[in-house]
Amino acid sequence: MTINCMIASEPSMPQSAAKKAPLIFDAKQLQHQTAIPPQFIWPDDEKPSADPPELDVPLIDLRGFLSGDPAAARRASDLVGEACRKHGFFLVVNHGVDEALVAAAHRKMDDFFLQPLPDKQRAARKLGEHCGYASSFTGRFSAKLPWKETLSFEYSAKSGEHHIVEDYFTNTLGQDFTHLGKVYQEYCSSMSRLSLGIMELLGMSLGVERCHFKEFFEANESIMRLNYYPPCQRPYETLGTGPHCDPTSLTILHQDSVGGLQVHVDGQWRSIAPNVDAFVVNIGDTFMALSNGRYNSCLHRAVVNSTTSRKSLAFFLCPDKNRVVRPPPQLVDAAFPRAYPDFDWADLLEFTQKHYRADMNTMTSFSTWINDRRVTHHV
Ligand SMILES: O=C(O)CCC(=O)C(=O)O
Repeated sequence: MTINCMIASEPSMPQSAAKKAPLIFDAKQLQHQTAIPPQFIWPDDEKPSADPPELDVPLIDLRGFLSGDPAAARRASDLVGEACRKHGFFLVVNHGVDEALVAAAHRKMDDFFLQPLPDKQRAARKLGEHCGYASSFTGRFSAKLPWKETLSFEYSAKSGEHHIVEDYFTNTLGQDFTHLGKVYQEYCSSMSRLSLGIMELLGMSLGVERCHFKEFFEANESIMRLNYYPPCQRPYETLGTGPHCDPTSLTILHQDSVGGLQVHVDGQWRSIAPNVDAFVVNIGDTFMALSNGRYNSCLHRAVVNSTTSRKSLAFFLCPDKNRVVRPPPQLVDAAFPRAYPDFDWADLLEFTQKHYRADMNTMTSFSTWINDRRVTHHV
């Protein structure tokens, strides 16, 4: 999950500071241009290389776990734990999510993204907000822009909020989009269910009560993002999504068959090959804090290509905004003293929206920020 915001240490970044009219990222036009605007050209040391080696990620079969087989649950949680100690990425198959729903969620992206730009802009994301349509981040930054369009919206598993996604589509885009809203409402509910299962496996793998994290996320207030990457005639000069760690808790990503996701492991970028039967799962910074730093979130990015547009569906599991994020006592000891202060997700969300661009040091910077704020406000 990339979060776009202002960074004090990068003066060239805020578009307003550059005092130029914001660049328009109109995918229909830009995908054919052989010279791409300089704002999309990344520094040499961040440019993608052709064909990086594939990352060896475990393919975890959830069938036995989901049918209640304790030995299968133990095997799956061992694999999850191993992956999370190495890099935090794994794939799940036989995950119980209806494949027709996943296919519809991909197909329906076209209904939104293939519209003319002004129609998409009806859902335009406002400065400092995390939901809405973003055509790259042209209104905010003047450099290192991602070659993509996104539509992000909130999901809530709280009682009484069963139509939050559907209502978002209807209220923002009109009745013609109610059907899209229904598809993504159902998709998010499936992702929430799958996340809670994975939380059981994570709990087992960390040696805490199996239900601990599942219960923590039962009333999750999560974020869904549709990523649409148009082709680019200079794919080795830009990035679809810049390098970042997800500040959220758990990400469940479905990439189409085009490929483009890369993970930074042992100082090297590695690709995660597409597998339409699988979801790519990774832990984010908030889960890193819940595990008291025993599991790490990992830097990742997405590349683009010159011929085919690429789509991915990213569900970012987040806690109830006001729930205190604190590791269970079993994960705090002399070898692992508290790694981060208590916080709630609303504060980390605000930090990553308004004060800091998510990277691999988000939690360290956030800890300093929240501690300073507490001193200033005497809380
Ligand atoms: O599209 C992808 O493969 C990665 C997307 C991603 O990292 C994000 O949306 O934060």
